[in-house]
This record gives sequence, C-alpha cells and structure tokens, in this order.
Amino acid sequence: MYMSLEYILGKSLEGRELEEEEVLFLLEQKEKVTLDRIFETARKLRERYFGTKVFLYSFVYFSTYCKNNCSFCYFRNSNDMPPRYRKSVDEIVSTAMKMKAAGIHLIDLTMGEDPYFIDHPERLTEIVRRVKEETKLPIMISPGVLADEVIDELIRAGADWYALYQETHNRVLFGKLRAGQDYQARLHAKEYAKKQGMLVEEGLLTGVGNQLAEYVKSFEYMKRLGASQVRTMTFIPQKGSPMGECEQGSFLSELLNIAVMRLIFPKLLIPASLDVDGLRGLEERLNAGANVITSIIPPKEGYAGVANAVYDIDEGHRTIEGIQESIHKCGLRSATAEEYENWLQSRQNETRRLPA
Ligand code: SAM
Ligand code: MD0
Ligand code: SF4
Repeated sequence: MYMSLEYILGKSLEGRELEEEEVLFLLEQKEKVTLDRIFETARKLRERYFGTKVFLYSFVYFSTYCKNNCSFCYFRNSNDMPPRYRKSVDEIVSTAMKMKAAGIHLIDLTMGEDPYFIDHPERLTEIVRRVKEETKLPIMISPGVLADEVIDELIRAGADWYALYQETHNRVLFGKLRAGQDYQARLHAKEYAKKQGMLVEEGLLTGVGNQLAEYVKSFEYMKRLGASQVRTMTFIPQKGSPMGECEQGSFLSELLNIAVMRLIFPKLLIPASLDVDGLRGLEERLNAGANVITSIIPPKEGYAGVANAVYDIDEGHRTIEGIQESIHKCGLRSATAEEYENWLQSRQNETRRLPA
C-alpha cells in the first residue's frame, strides 16, 4: 500500500476513515517536522468540531482501598506505601460542590475496587445519587468492574459516564498487567453500560509492553465500542509495585497517540490528564489535540491522584486557576457548563441511536 503522510492527513481532514496500515504509519513517525504536521492537523480537526472550547473534569478519588493487584498501580492491594482512605458521602458532596463553584464541568467519582463498596453497591449508589442531586452536574463513575444490575442502579442514581480502561487489547499482556482479573468481564461491563445508554470512556497505557500494532487494535475496539471519550495514559513507575523499576512510558508516544486518536475520532473527547505529570506537559497535550483536562483535584483536602499520588496537588497546580495560563497559551478557553451539557446531550442522542 502506498503511504504518504500528506495523503493520510488529507483523508482525515476530508472525514474519511483511515486504514489500519495508515494509522500504523502515523504511529511510526519520529521526525519532528512530521510530528508537527500530525499535531497541526489534529488541532485543525479539534477546532472544526469544538472551536476553542476545553472541558474540565474534577477527579474525586474517594476510596483508595483496592482488592486487586494491578502490576502498574501504586494502589494495588499488596502495596503498603500509598495513603489509604475512604471519604464519607458528606465530604464527597462538599468537595463536589466546591469544584462546581470553581467552574468544573463533570465530577469523576473514582475508587479502587474497594470491597466496602463492591460488596455493598447501595453505598456507591448513595454517593452518586447525593452528588447528582446536590451538584446537578454530569457524573462519571470510575469504580472498576461492576455487575450489570449495579450499573442499572447507578444509571438510575444519575451516572452519565462509565470510565473503564482496558489498558491493552492484547489478552496476554492484560493478564500480566491485571493478573487475576477477567479480560472479558472488563469488556462486558463497559459494553453493557453503553447498551444501557451510558457514555463510556476507554483507554490504554503506553510503556507497559503494548506494541504499535496493539494501539491500532485498541483504537479499533474504541470505535466498535462506540466510546465517547478515549485516552492514552503514560505509565509512571510506582514505588512498592512489581513494575516500580521499569522505565517510564514515553511522553512522545502519549502525544502521538492523542493526535492520532484526534485524527480517527475527530468528534470525541480526548483528555490531557494532569495525573501523569501535573501541569508540566499540559500545553503539549493540548497542542496534540486533546480537548478535556482531567484530574483537577482540590488542594489540601487529602485527595490522592492515581499515577501521581501527590504531585502538584497541594501546590494548587491541579486546580482550575492553576491551568488557565496553559489553556490561554494554546489559544483555547474553558467552556461554559452549558456548552458541556449541550455537547453531552447531543452525544447521548447520537450514541443511543447507534446499533447496540
Ligand atoms: N480502580 C479502577 C480501575 O482500575 O478501573 C479505577 C481507578 S484506576 C486507578 C484508573 C486508571 O489509572 C487505570 O485504569 C490506569 O489506566 C491508570 N493508572 C493506574 N496506575 C497508573 C500508572 N502507574 N501510570 C499511569 N496510569 C495509571
Ligand atoms: C485522570 N486520574 O483523569 C484520573 C483518572 C479515571 N476516570 C481518571 C485516571 O487522569
Ligand atoms: Fe485497583 Fe484500579 Fe489500581 Fe488496579 S488500577 S490496583 S483496580 S485501583
């Protein structure tokens, strides 16, 4: 197959679907001039569908207990280093209200697979119901794998989004990263949530052994799933975990993945996460085509991040004020709550019409 960068970029700009080989060709690029052309095209596509708007997500890691032992994660069960806490419903609601007042568009309620909630899902439902009632903001849940009937309850309680990242679409690698967890059950949970009308976020990790061709497989799955938000996180080695001595994932791979996802999914939400390296690198992620800033965390309230448990949190760099300068430098602006709601509603209408 004949490959030319300008031909492939032109196809994306015309809204034509890229072939597997073409996506792989983009991911293989290393020269700065070529990467700059890819980033530029990604920005053009973002501008076409989102103008200068950027959406802002809060991250409320309300329980850091987890029964699992993911080899890449600081909060894995057998690590005794991370801070373990479980926030009360009132604390979570009060944090969410502060985030709303600061101008956040969505509350991402995240937990480890904490048996306190997994075995008593009504406790989880209560959190979602209260946060929804009080903030009236869109809600994302990131609780790990849940049973179908729990997903139904959470939808009734007001959850709009389900975030559940496969990290890789290579089963063998998944088995190493998420040892003891069921690959198919993880797929099923998000597919079920999607079928029931939720918006879903799928994601992958770079630097954990995924090959470029496997990123392509992940992108194909994101498409089949009908994901509305798609992400790549750079793996950060964690003290006290089996992958603690591994090398950190490459920032450039994350940036290129962001841009390539923008070319493939021009209309979707793509995060620039503050969790990977705080404020550092935010502008590059936005310039690669991201349009959501995630992992905005209130300082000095004792909330942890995931990939970076404390970095930049208490310094206030992971706040709405902390990110303004970077947003403006990239020629972008924070969207209004109404603009986010409008996007959400039209996406919900669109995905509910897609075949299951
Ligand atoms: N416990 C839930 C789960 O695993 O789905 C939700 C929270 S989990 C901590 C959220 C995501 O953080 C993981 O799916 C993974 O992509 C990311 N993550 C965890 N540890 C990371 C690390 N060391 N580096 C980069 N990303 C990481
Ligand atoms: C983030 N730390 O957005 C969060 C987390 C879970 N839905 C998101 C990985 O970077
Ligand atoms: Fe638990 Fe999630 Fe960390 Fe895995 S990634 S150990 S499920 S918190």
